[in-house]
Amino acid sequence: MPGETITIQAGQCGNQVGFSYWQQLAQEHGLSPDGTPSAWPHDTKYEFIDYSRRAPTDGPANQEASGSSSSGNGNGAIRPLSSRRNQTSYRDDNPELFFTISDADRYTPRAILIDLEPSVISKTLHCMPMFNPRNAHVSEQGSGAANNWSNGYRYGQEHIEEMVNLIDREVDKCDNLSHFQLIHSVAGGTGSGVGSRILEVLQDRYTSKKITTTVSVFPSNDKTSDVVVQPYNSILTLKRLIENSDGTFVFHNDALNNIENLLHLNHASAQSDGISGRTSFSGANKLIASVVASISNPIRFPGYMYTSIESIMATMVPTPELKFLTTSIAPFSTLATHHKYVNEYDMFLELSDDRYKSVILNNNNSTETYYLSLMNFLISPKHLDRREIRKGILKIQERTNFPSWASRTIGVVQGKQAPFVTDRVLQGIQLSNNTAIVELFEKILRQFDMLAKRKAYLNTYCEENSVEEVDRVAGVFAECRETVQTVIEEYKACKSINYLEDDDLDVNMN
Ligand SMILES: Nc1nc2c(ncn2[C@@H]2O[C@H](COP(=O)(O)OP(=O)(O)OP(=O)(O)O)[C@@H](O)[C@H]2O)c(=O)[nH]1
Ligand SMILES: [Mg+2]
Repeated sequence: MPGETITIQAGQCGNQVGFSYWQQLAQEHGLSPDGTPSAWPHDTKYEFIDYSRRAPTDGPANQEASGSSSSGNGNGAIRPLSSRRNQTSYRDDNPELFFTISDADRYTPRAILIDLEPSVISKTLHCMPMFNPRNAHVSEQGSGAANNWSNGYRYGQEHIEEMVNLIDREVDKCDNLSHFQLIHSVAGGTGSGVGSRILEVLQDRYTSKKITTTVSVFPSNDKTSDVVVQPYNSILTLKRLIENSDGTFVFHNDALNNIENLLHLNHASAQSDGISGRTSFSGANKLIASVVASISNPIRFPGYMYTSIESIMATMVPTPELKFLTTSIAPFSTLATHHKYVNEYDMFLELSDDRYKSVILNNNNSTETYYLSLMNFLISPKHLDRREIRKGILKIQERTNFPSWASRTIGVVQGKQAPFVTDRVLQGIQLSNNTAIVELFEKILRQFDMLAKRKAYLNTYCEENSVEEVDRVAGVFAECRETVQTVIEEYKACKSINYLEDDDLDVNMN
């Protein structure tokens, strides 16, 4: 049975992205900002089939098309009315995996909001009173972590009990918790530093059977001069992601800006964003929100495949080291006017277009990109055209490099469009695990090296003013660098035919 997801959003970026994300989830489940549900639109064309009563093999089109080795199970999509508390009307979705539902039928996000400065969280609670204010942790000083990972980490360490209490309280409200999701930026102080400490705690305290994923925003390279130490913060955070996350969805602000520029989304999205206002992030945050919400579509609107985060991650992450996932959005599908031009096949081609990826691929075309896994989510209110999907799969397989040890399978999730969303006909995202992530990590290492070789600003990470302390911090940084380098090497090595016949592995197994 699919379990609940608890979301932890930390820092300005985490909370702003989180705000867009919850806005989208609320819209899809027909919830008003204060958490009151709308009546389920029964007259909608939305079709729901109880696949739990069918053998997996009689499912609709995509099964043979996707042929995944680790498809989702066919768990009951319809549950008895009695299992839903005090609901006045029957619903076909699964909002309770992401929201708690009160006896008065009010929905509250299973979310914990953390920031060291209060403004974003205050606005969130004001604009969306559905959030539980008791789940907000704001520093009493309210001054932020000054773009310094160590300040954030230290604060996280000092206040870890309060944060664990918030998490425990949410965990206690779950019947079958399966997933923690951290939303944050890797480059500031709070989302990166407090986020790192939280990842460690999640790993220590709630390890068994729970999956931890992160939605991690990487800084724009063009703007690194704004905050010189971003490469330090990124490396320190990356080490915790490598050691404590089961899967990281990577969003690079430069790539998001490129997509936005292509679409001129800025203009459209800046109009009604209650929190980011007319900042340059509002369009980017909507893109992230749309992608992350789409990934959980088959969990929230269940069918017969990929109905749990476990099944999605099992397909996407072949080994614990190779877990940095790129996403892609078929952006034109978000514009109602373009629908008539887009069918399933066109959508597949758009999703494979490097320009629409959340990480910039093959910037210098110096290396070939290999795909370790690839999955397309198509979300529509109607049945999809199997022939067009099949044509799309063949085309993508023809164009894509897979390492010889990896499956050439292209997973296809036929998601169901929420009946409350009426302005879209076909929406698509792609999830992939590919080797181009190395370029992003190498770039961060190069920027890190430029700072580290001169020990620039190292003193701002020190706990005291002494040569020994500077050397200690330099040592810690070098260790983090090495950890990141290991992942780079792993992504390079996995292109090889012999990747799975690793010598060290053989030695350990003997
Ligand atoms: N996509 C996106 N990026 C953001 C947003 N807000 C900040 N960033 C990026 O995140 C990085 C800075 O992280 P913040 O989240 O502002 O920092 P913080 O976690 O609040 O930490 P401190 O303010 O230092 O305590 C920079 O690279 C910003 O460009 C946002 O709403 N969306
Ligand atoms: Mg901040």
